[in-house]
Amino acid sequence: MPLEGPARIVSELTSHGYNAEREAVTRIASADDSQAVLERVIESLSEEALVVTTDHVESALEAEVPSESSSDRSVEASDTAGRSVASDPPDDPSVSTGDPSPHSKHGGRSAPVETGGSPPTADRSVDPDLRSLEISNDMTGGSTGTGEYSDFVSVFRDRLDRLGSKLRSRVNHRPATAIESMPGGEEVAMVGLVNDIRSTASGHWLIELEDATGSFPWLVMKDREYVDLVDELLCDEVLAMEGTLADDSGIAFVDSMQFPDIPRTHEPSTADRHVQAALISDVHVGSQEFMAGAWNRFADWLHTEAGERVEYLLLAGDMVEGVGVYPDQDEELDIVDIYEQYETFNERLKQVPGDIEIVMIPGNHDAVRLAEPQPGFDEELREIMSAHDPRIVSNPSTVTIEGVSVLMYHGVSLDEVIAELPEEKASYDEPHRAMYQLLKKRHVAPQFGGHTRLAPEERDYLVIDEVPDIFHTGHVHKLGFGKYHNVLAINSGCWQAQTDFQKSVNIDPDAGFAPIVDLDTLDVTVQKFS
Ligand code: D5M
Ligand code: FE
Ligand code: ZN
Repeated sequence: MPLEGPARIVSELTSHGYNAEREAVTRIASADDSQAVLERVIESLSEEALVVTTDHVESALEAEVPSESSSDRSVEASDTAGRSVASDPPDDPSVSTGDPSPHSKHGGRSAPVETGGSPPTADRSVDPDLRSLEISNDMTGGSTGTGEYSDFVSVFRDRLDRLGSKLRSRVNHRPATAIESMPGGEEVAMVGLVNDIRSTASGHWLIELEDATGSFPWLVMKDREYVDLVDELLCDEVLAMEGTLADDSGIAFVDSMQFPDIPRTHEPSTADRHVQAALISDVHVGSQEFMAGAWNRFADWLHTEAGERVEYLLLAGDMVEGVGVYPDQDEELDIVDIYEQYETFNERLKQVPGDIEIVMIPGNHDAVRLAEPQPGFDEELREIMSAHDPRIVSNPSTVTIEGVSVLMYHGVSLDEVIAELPEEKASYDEPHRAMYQLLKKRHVAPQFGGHTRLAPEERDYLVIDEVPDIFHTGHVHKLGFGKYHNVLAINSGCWQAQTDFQKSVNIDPDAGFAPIVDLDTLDVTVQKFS
């Protein structure tokens, strides 16, 4: 690159009416083919853009990256429910399995489309009047907790009441204190919160269950069939135990365990017409690893005929990378100001066709309280993200679209479930299996005190009261989906390439995928944009 390069770039940008960040100019100047990158940057700028930022340059550079080898492109999602998985080659964002004759209206990968607030809906023949969208269990503005000890008592009491009611009709239960005074040898049952799980010197398991009256120890013998379930148990989950009292009535031997669970007979609701929802999460705008090129291709694809059926976009948290979330995170930030991160995220949302309904919840990187439930963003951030008029609700929340209920939860507890349970029951490679555990426990974050921070509230908003048709999470940056008792569980990957931390702990993220759900059948196709 000749020395006069940066000056020439600045002058060319000025002649087009743009100012530029110094760093942006340096990046263009140091690209292999700086003229081509410069042209792409100019082409991709929206009319309102005044300043060329490093983000614009990143997008142009990403669009230039040669496509990966075909073996790298295979979709790693495990498809346990036997649905089709479409892998979109990066150089043709319009190809999809569902539509035999798709075509791109935006000229393919080289021209990321900035629709600048008035996206062209003319190329999508949709009828917004056919839509229905309802939110339930949004606790934004409804926080009652003051952080007092009594709030913790209320939240656990509410958990036990509501999850216990799903179990009390199934067993002939007694309060902990009443069990102590029953004669030895009697059959007993109890509904309670798991207070402690310990192995005994002889290899049996001692589980302490607690209810409103006190606690009682239950012994799972190592040779009983129920011993296989012990490794699934998490502290603070609610379950029922049935068994036989020891002679001195000081302990009971477990004969069976029951979880609140999803009834096997659950029949999901479906939409009356062929309409789709894209379920994504973990965009991480502001991170140096945010995959602008993949995002641009995704947004482009939504404008094509192949993406036309997508009328809903559900975002399960981590919109931005945030600031100070993890140690040394600042070294990997592209945008250091949190408000600027949301402003840039807002620009990203503008790329999405204007007719698409967007619903979003916060995650652990977002600028809301970390403790769950997390209320939806405050007024200032809503204002910043308002261009596309998204519905902003709490984490977790349930959104019902055209009759299909989707429980959205960011997923911080998945780290915990994966850490505590054996590999075959929950792993990063099959995140949907960890989600099955949450469905079985009917609680999105059963264990208190580890990764998962719980806000003390009068009500436990994390209980899964109603059976959802779809359970949507993110956070672990892995794509996986499958069905548990007819509930479709989807963990939706991310839009952030591997970070240094993830590299150090061998997390290999599934980045740049969009799982698309047919709301009339609950079938899933995965579109790949990376
Ligand atoms: O987290 C993405 C995934 O990576 C999730 O499984 C947690 C894990 N992660 C990422 N960074 C860290 C650090 N620094 N400590 C512990 N675990 C981490 P996300 O929160 O979306 O970045
Ligand atoms: Fe994330
Ligand atoms: Zn997260």
